[in-house]
Amino acid sequence: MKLGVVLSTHAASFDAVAFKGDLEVNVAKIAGWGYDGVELAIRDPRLVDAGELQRVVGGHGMAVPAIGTGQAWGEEKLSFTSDNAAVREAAIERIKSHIPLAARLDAVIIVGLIRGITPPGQTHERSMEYLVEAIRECAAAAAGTGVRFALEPLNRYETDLVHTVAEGLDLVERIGADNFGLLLDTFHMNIEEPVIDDSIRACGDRIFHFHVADSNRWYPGAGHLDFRAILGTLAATGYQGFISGEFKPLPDADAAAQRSIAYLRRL
Ligand code: LER
Ligand code: MN
Repeated sequence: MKLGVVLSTHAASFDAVAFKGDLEVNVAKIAGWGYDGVELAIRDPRLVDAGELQRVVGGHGMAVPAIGTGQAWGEEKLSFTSDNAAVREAAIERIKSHIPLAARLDAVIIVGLIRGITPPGQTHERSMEYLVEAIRECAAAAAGTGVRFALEPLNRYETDLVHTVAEGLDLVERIGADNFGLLLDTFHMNIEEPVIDDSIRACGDRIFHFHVADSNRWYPGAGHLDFRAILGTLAATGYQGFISGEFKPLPDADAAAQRSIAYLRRL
């Protein structure tokens, strides 16, 4: 299985991104520890020099399996489900603007917190309608490019919209696009799924990307999740993509990334 780790191209407040700052230094270190790729957290693709990015990442023989987009919510409050039409439109345009970079890097575009949180006074049903409209528009914009989108079920403390794999699969059905699937994250699954292995099996070939952190959001091996079972179940679905480490930089980023890959390779 191919292993990656999340890296932010710019300073970010999200605390489960272990690496932030100097791209060249970080990519060199991560490649040196044996990783096959880096998942990039990019708030706005206009801030990124795609050629330079490819030079650095490719120069170390690394792939970019996925682009995380949640910083546009975290730093700018862009949201697919805002009650303000201009904000929804800006969020859709931002996600569409990732398509050329994702096509160039052959990366999945992640739909995480950009889906937002239902604002006071708006119904959950209305938010879901906005979410469906936004995803349909993005999926249609990427048709023919080979770019795929992965919605990540997130735990209840982060959003009210799509906590479980079952809810995610309902959305996949509602959207009805081949290039729309799910990103499963073991940290969120540990909070929300009745049986993690059953949920992985149910998602099957709609697993477009996979995040690992242990139960405490430390690196795999530092908590109580059964990664031997989880990875076995994932492999049995036929998943060929990356397993991307998204965990806290504890005890520090370098130690977490090294311990994670050592543990996962052992399994
Ligand atoms: C992002 O991949 C994630 O897992 C979320 O917890 C971000 O808020
Ligand atoms: Mn995640």
